[in-house]
Amino acid sequence: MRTLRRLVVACVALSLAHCGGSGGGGPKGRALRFDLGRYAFVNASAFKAAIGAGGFTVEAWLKPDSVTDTYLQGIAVGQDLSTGSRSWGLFLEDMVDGQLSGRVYVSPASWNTAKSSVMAVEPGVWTHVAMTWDGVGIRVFKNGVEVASQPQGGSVLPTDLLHIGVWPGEAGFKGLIDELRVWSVPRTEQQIAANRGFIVPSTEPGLVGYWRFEESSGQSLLDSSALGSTGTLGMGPVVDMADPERVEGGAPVVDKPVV
Ligand SMILES: [Ca+2]
Repeated sequence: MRTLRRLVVACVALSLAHCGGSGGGGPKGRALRFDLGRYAFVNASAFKAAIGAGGFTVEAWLKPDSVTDTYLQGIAVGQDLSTGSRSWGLFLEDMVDGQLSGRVYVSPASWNTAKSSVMAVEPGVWTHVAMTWDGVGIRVFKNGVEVASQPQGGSVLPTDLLHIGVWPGEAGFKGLIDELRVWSVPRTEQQIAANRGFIVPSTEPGLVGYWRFEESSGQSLLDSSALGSTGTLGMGPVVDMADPERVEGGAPVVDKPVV
């Protein structure tokens, strides 16, 4: 008994993450480390139709290395392959330090950006970021609080590919990304705030893509949503120099309590 108690105390001292604890403690799980020229992608065919007409939500946790770069840092960006255009994107902007933005591209050739007016994202800090589009406007959220909005009607361009950590042609994101989720519905500010710290079940209504980056090796990114859109590191299914690094110490999320 005393030995067990000592072990428990030791586990607490070392942090629960190293003792397999499932609750509390510091950062757990894994994340992907991106750098210039390192990225990932997902074939979006399984959820392409789901993020069109009814609006959508994209959210993730970030821990950027730097927010003062002079190029767009793509966090998650959809692409329409028929035109080559972006269809939407969540970015750190290039003109204002730490400025978070959400862009939506509609047919015919038109787009708008909702940009935060202040330094929304700081280097070295885990921050939850989200964008929604509901058919009439774009909203951007930091840690569950709206920091930007912009009217944008029309019909969003289709999404064939989801790029993670880059918009091809730009330099890309530097730092950690974790818990990337795509929803087929515009989530409310309350829903985003209430769920940002939770690992949500695959059965959550409207969840069409969920990459937790928990794999310890390999080139695949498992999708925890019901649609199963497996992502790929780097340029393709073999190890290459564009692969992001798998690192310990993921976003501060815990299992969603059963109510
Ligand atoms: Ca993770």
